[in-house]
Amino acid sequence: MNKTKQLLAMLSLMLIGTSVAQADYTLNLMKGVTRISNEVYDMHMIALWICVAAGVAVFGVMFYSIYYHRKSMGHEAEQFHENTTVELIWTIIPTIILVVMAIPATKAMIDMDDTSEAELTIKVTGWQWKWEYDYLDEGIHFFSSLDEESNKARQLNSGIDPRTVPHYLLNVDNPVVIPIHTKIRFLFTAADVIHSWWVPDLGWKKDTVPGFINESWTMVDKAGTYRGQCAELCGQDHGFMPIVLIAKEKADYEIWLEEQKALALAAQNAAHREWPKDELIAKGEDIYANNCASCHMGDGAGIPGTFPAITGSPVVNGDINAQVELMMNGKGMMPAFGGMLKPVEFAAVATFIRNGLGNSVGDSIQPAVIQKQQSELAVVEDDDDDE
Ligand SMILES: [Cu+2]
Repeated sequence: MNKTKQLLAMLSLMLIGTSVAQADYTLNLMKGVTRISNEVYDMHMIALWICVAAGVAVFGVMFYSIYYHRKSMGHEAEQFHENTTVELIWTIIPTIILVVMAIPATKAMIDMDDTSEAELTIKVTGWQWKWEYDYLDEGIHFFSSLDEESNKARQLNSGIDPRTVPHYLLNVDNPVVIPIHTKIRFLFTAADVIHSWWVPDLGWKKDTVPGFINESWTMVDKAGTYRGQCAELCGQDHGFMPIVLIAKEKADYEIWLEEQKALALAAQNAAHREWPKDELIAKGEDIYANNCASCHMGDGAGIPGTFPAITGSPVVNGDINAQVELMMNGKGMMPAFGGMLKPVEFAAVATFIRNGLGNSVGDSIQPAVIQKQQSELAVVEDDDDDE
């Protein structure tokens, strides 16, 4: 192939590439769906056009001078140093531009910070690697993790083409739901490492820092599903804790709220009954896949040197109470699952790993026992807060 043909082939590939890319992405910042996000967009456009005008003016003068005053046309370079007029001009003009830009920016920043008169408060806690949502006034509380399909497709050798998974890595099991036309205050904190809660359509993102509470607010005017992700860069799995925010009409939100309350009640009742071992094992398999498999691997083999194997593990094959205690409180990189899983889920996965993944201890633990331990754990944490 000669050089021209190669070049043409390359150009056509680039053209195909850009048209595909443009189907999914836009070049500019998104406008979003809130007043704040629109203000942010407008400021971004003002700054962009000021930059364009300054760029055109500066480079215009430069190229004009270089071309028309070049040496071959008989020009000679001026040799002057320091010129007060020029220096004043290039100080005053940028100062005016900065002040003009700072006024709307400061107004927007103050507006973004004003969480007063919120009608609903949602506490967001970042965990490795999921989000926890607490509707403080409603008593609703749940975890939101990467959806199962994405989670399977992301595993090495899963055999699943991620391109066939809808909203790959941008989908969750339990989305956070809010009513539209309502001022919502978000409180942010983290249980382990720093995370960053980011839904681009809202126009801001907020770090979630262990031991600190950050806050922000939003009011969405258009019902819809808005997707985002943890925007914290350091750490291995922040890319696998997406955010799905569903804004609903107020009436639909009320229905969702009642459903959540009913689900919470059902979960509580489920913990009180006696669960047969087989039922626990069957349920535990899913819980394992969603919560444990990313480190301990789907088959329980672990990653030698990093994450211990479940298969043949002395902890899993030893005293069940010691295993439960370790799962409850976490250890090293393993998070404390005591506050993360519901009693039935906890008992199911604890029983599953003792009787599956190559282990066959034969015993089980009841959700009611776990529930008792979890409530004791909560009491201890409250005491800590009082000190
Ligand atoms: Cu994160």
